[in-house]
Amino acid sequence: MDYMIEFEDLLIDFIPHNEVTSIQPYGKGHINVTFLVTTKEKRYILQQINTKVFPDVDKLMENIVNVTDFLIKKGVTTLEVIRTSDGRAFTEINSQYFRMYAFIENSVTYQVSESVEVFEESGFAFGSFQKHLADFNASSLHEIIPDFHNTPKRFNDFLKSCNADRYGRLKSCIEEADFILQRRNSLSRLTDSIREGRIPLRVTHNDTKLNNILIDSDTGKTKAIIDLDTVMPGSLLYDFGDSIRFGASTAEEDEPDTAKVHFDINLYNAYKNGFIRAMGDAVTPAETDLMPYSAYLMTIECGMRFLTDYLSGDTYFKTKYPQHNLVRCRTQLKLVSEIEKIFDLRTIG
Ligand code: ADP
Ligand code: GN1
Ligand code: MG
Repeated sequence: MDYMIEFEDLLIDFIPHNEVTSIQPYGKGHINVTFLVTTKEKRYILQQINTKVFPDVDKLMENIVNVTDFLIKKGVTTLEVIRTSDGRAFTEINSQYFRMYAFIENSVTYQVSESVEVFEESGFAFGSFQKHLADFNASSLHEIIPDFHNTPKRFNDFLKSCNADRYGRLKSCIEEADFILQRRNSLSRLTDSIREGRIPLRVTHNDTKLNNILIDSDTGKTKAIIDLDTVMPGSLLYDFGDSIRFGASTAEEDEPDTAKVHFDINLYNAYKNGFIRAMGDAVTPAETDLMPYSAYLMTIECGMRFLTDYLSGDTYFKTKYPQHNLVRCRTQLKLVSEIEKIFDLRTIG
């Protein structure tokens, strides 16, 4: 496809004075369609926003602009939203919505923790992110995906997809579905703790996987936390657990050979150290107690979401082949079974 021709009008809208030399698909995100735009002057990220996931683009971009403006005022490096010629943070062409960010140069993203140092650094980065946003006015944020980490609700969606079995795929994932069903009574400790006021609501990132951080290629330190689409009020434990489920694994999220997938307690401890180093005593004892459980919960929740999408015909996460979501689900469930062996989850929370 010739992206230069396809995107000509919208590039004129965002960067009228640049001479574009190439446009390439970029990154490994599961939600938006991302391109690297190279111009003679500088590089940019162009994203087609996934409007199935984010139907209200106005509100989505309002959140991002507010959060990034707030961070910039504090001197924190963050996404730089490029404006259109009439000052908007996104543009629409043929009912497709696009935004642009300045490309954050000299940085790398990891699909797996290549060292404990990298993962500890990411813990420090996400802990710092929470701290920076501690005085952000949470009520000004739109809840862009309601119930995003409401695991009991995610379980109900999963049950519905099993019952409907619209694509006749349930027979190919009975074992995985059973694994989740057996754990149905262990899914509400975070939502209960928030409701009962035992842990606080904070402004959280909610999608803290390692490839949503840009690490400086020279220093190994964090350049920026990216993918701010899901910044919403939530629990610190959503961010903690979600990072662990991705980065404390010895293999990539879609490794087909589950024998290679292990939960690595050294990586877990490294992340926790980094996170606590950044947050200090802002983390409450109740939150600290629930950290192992949050690793369990965010991992089974993600496994459940992959399986729900597999059963529903792969309409949410981008997939490369028909079993892709099932393969992803299997890595998450393998991690869950190891997390259960390492931590005594019955006594937590
Ligand atoms: P998705 O919502 O689909 O996950 P992301 O916003 O996370 O999309 O972007 C996908 C990938 O593109 C990231 O993992 C990262 O590698 C790269 N990326 C995104 N924004 C930038 C940026 N401003 N500078 C450099 N790389 C970026
Ligand atoms: C999606 O957008 P991306 O690829 O960073 C998803 C997360 C999942 C993750 C699983 C908005 O993250 O919730 O944990 O895939 N984002 C959204 O890899 O649903
Ligand atoms: Mg992402």
